[in-house]
Amino acid sequence: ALTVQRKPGSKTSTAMKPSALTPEDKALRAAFEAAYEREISQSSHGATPQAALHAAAIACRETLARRWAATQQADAARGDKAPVRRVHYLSMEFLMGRALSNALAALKLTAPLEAKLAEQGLALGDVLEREPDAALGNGGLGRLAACFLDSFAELELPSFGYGLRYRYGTFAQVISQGRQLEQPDDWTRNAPDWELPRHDLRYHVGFGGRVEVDASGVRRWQPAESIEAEAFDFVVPAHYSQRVSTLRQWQATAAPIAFKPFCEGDYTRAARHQVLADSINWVLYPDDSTEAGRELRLKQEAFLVSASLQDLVARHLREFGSLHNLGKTNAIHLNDTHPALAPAELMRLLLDEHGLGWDEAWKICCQAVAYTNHTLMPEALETWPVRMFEHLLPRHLEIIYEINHRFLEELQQRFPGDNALAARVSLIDEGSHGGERRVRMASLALVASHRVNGVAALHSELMVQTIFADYARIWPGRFHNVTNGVTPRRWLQQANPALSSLLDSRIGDGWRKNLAELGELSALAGNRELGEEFLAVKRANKERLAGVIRRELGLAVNVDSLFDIQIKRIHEYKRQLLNLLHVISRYQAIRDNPDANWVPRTVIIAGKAASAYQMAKSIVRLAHDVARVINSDPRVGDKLKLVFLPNYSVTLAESIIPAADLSEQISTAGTEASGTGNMKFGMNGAVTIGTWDGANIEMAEAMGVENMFVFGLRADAVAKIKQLGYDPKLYVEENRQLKRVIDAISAGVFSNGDTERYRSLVDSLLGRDVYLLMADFADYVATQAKVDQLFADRAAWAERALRNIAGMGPFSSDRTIAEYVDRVWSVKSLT
Ligand code: B1N
Repeated sequence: ALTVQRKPGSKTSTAMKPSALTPEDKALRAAFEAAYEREISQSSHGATPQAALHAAAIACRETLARRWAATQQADAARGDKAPVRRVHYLSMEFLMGRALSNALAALKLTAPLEAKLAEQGLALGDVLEREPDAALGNGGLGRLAACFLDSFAELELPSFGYGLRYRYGTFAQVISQGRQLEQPDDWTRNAPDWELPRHDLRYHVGFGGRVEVDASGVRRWQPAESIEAEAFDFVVPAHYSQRVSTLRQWQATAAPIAFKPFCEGDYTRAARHQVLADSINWVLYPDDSTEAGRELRLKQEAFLVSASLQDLVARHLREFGSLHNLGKTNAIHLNDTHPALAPAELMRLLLDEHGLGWDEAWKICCQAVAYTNHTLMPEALETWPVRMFEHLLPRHLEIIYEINHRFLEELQQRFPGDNALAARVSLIDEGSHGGERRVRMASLALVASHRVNGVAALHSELMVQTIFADYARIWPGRFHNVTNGVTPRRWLQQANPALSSLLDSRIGDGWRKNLAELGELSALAGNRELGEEFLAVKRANKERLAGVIRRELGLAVNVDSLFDIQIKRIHEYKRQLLNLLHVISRYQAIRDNPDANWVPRTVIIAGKAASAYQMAKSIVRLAHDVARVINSDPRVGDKLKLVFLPNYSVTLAESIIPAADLSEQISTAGTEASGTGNMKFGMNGAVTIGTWDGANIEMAEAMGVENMFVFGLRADAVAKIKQLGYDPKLYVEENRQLKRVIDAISAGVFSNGDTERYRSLVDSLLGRDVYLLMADFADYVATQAKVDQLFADRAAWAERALRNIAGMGPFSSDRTIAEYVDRVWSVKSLT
């Protein structure tokens, strides 16, 4: 059995004292050092940072592989009476970032490696910096999946994360003359050998072809093409036990089927097969909160789902020899609708490959499957043309039709004659408005799931009131909320070691595993000395970020200015444009009155725009145009600077967030499902300026709403104003400050007199202003003035920041995962 190695929680930390190492720790350390020596001695270039990175990764990997085997053994021994099912978390995105420093900390190998490197004249930081970011995800949804893997390990949850091993992760953002260019991210190029290839795990995934019926009436899919899925495991260690969790990523390789045309000399056909396999691995679709809608994307989804479920079924048969208890011992979790083919594929496997009858198969399927919705944005709701299914997944389409038939029949019993309801909830959109027939992936996920959840309280409420209102009427008990969280190990312990030590010194180190202990800080928030120490830590973090800004952009920023930060995907609903309008307005006010007593500010923005999202790209360009004008205006000096940091990533976030004074969470109320950056900033002692949206609401409630700068229309008011007929021009006419800002953009003040560049951007603000920037502008600017006032009082600011940290206890992904276990993945949730 696995024993807990070390629990934090004692007020006198043992974590930092090498003398407190257990015999196992010492053995692990010796093995690590030996493996490291062996690897480095193999390097042809000697002990370079790159060679050291590889050697350290491989030396860690040996321990991780051992822990992986022990974890699997323990999980397999649980039998079928365990109260919690093994979780299979299916996601098209995992935004892992770097892995080495986390692994070193978890295995307590940071100090030994540092010592070894010192012997070779190398600095740990230089080595860690060589590791490329594994960016196989776009934004919050993918990073959430990565935080969950960390908590799966820490909570000792039997589990697998399943994803795709994309050749290229999310694009690298390069800024050229203020414009975003996308470049391929070849993340494996200099990556150390982290992964454990599982050459013995291979499954065939079919595409195309037709369904044949044999003499006994059994339907069998004869795919035209078969692609082989090969597994690569990425092992994630717990920090406070010897458990690990697994991310299993599938790579497509051309199956030997193409060998035949090759032997017959038909190289084009043989190559075509190779091209299809490569294309599946090729690239992560770069869209966040929108639908990609391309055939290749559907292939990727089918590939992920089929390989993962075949793996699950094979493991289950190995452990139990029978399928009847599959749903009681396994949970299949859908991270949004991207893997929503899962119920259709599981049915196919159970019916066609294993001979179960429909009723038993469907029961198993509904027990196993659960679904998390991550957005209410209508443009993100996935649907696929029926004709694409006919062509690529004919057997799945038959199964979907049968699921739909039975569903609609049952509906007819419960709501006789309500044909409008049936048309709205059907798995098939009949295309009655002139469009083609399409499969609705959310409907498929919803019928098959025993649990459906949103990701923050407001989001879960709106979900059942708006997009899923009909379904909530049909299955009222199915819908739940599980508010998101983030891992405090990466986002506080690792990203902010100085703040972590300060916290340890006042409340002990138990927060690393039980974040709720941060609450103990609220009694100390008014302590002067603590406040000063906090400000000193913050200042040092800001100095480090200022160094990054200097190196990246050649720009000097004042570390005593207020660091006001918005980092996230660029999207209209997230309102980076509202942030820019405030910056412009402040600039104009400073120009009017340069000698007033301004609180200096450095506004920092980072984020990528989806490559085809023109409005988002225009916002990136405007940020650069405004920055150029403001940053070079001698009358402004360091009273105001605007910084756009290119190529936002997990790694960049780790250096930005600890340096933030102010966190911008300013989405239109009702649009940001949860947000998770808001939580990372909060636990690093940034104060939030935010709307009453997503998880901001629960954060405000946890810390006391008086400790957050809340502004803007609330979700109900947003709905109302839209319903009554919203006219943004009225707000502009009424507010001279706002009018002046809009006029300056239109007149080309930031675009060298080019009045065309931002015409469509301004037109959209004055025309529909879908996200109500004009309506929220005045309150936003007024609230920013209150932020200035508080910042000017250093002691008051420190106290406020500490109260923010104190309130962040509930926002650990450990709490989130405990709730998923309780509400979704436990056996008891099935009854
Ligand atoms: O998921 C995060 C939330 O914290 C964010 O509020 C939410 O915007 C984000 C299609 C998405 N929702 N939907 C997506 C991503 C990729 C894609 O192709 C949709 N991402 C979110 C975690 O719950």
